[in-house]
Amino acid sequence: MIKLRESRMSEIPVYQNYINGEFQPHSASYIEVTNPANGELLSRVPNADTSEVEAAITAAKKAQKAWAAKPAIERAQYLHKIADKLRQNAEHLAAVITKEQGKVLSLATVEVNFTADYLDYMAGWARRIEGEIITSDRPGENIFMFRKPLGVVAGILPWNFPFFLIARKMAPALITGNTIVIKPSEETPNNCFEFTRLLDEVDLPAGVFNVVCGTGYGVGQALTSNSQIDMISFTGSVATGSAIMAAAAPNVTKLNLELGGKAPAIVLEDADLDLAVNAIKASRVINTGQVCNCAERIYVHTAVADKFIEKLSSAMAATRYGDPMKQSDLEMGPLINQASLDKVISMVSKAKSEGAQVITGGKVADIGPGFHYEPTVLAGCHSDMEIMQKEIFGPVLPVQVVASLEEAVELANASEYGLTSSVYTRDLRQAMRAIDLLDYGETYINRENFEAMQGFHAGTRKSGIGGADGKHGLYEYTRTHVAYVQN
Ligand code: TXE
Repeated sequence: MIKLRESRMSEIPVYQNYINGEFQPHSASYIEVTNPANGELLSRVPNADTSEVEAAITAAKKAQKAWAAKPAIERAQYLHKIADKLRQNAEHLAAVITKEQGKVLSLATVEVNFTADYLDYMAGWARRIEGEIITSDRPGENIFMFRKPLGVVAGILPWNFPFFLIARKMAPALITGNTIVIKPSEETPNNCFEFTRLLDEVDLPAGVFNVVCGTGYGVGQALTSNSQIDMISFTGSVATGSAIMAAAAPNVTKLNLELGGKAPAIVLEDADLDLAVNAIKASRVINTGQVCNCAERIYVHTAVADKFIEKLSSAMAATRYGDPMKQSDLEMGPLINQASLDKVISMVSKAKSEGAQVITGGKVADIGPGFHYEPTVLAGCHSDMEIMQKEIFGPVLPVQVVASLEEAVELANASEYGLTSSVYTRDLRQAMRAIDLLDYGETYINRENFEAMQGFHAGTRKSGIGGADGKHGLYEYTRTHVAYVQN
């Protein structure tokens, strides 16, 4: 078996695709992976061609029936073993994530441990996957509804929580008897190869888990348009989600899409302002604002607006940020790449030209190399500004003042996104009314992210199709089969 190899010609690791239980030699072109905090070259990863994608799909197809035939509790043992390996290697894995993604080490460590817990959690469903027996209209007949695997899943990953997303896709897929082909983001593939190296040590049957690395328009397109793929599970942008829908259309492939959000945080007149400020600030600097469910826009009641903006600005201005491999006590690292930095620069500049006032931040951070942007608060925003409508995915908080809960909810709902929302109030009736009125897949009261693994992470409108986590997320990876049995 060819193991992951380090290039002999340089110090830079060269990773290989994992197909049919082996790291495969790759002769086509490579993609260079760099550290967003300082531009350092970290690795070379395969830019796979169509034949490698097809080989991975063929291996996954071949392995699927035997994998599904194993009792679920046996499949669960593999997930538990991988979880143990992740915990044993948490420090190394967290450093790999931080170097290529830019998040602070403490968050990368949380991500690794949460990923291990997620594998254990999904493995725990092994004895709980249930079908139904339905009452028949006919005498002497039983109607059975079975839950069966779909077949081969394509898991296409983003770069913001690249390690956790491996598990979020592969754990429910594998425990329900599917096999999987993973495409990591070309921005952050190293952690996926390190995950795979550990997975390789647990002797999972060949073909059950495969990794093919490359670009979206190359490997992504080849995977999503392939008729042998039975489900596409994707997390990323709306534009790519739409492209995947088009690629999947000729084969009518099942889709599970998580396409981000524009989470409104509503701060009412009776809110605990310190609690609201701390939660919103933390949600916006964690992962440098590159989180699908972090507060992306704020609606604050006029009665507390000035005080809230002052507290929020002080908190944001005090954020400790920089190169997370150089300083251990940071709250925030760089953005993922130049394109993301350019997007933030452009959105803030446009907001300013439309009348927003910069209370703190508002420019690229002057701290040397890397894609660093200052933690920013923008006041005087209004709903028709781009910054109140489009996903920023950076450490910027635009604030709009409102007169009531009803006005805030109306503005919050007038969005093409519908993933998560939050409300700050001490009044339970106001909280329940907000939950009633908000057209969102998730609402947090007096807190921000993260979501629970036993919940159901799903959005409305352009935030996606289907969802992840918990029982409902698990069953996304199954199909039903109804049998009518006449005695
Ligand atoms: O995402 P893409 P990008 C949002 C966020 C961010 C923006 C752009 O607003 O600023 O998207 O990020 C693969 N067929 N989110 O451009 O392109 C690609 O290779 C198949 C929200 O990095 O969606 C990568 O593996 N696959 C978000 C993955 O899609 C394709 C997380 C994500 O890349 C493909 C990330 C194609 N045609 C970004 N094109 C969230 N929901 O949390 C690209 N890919």
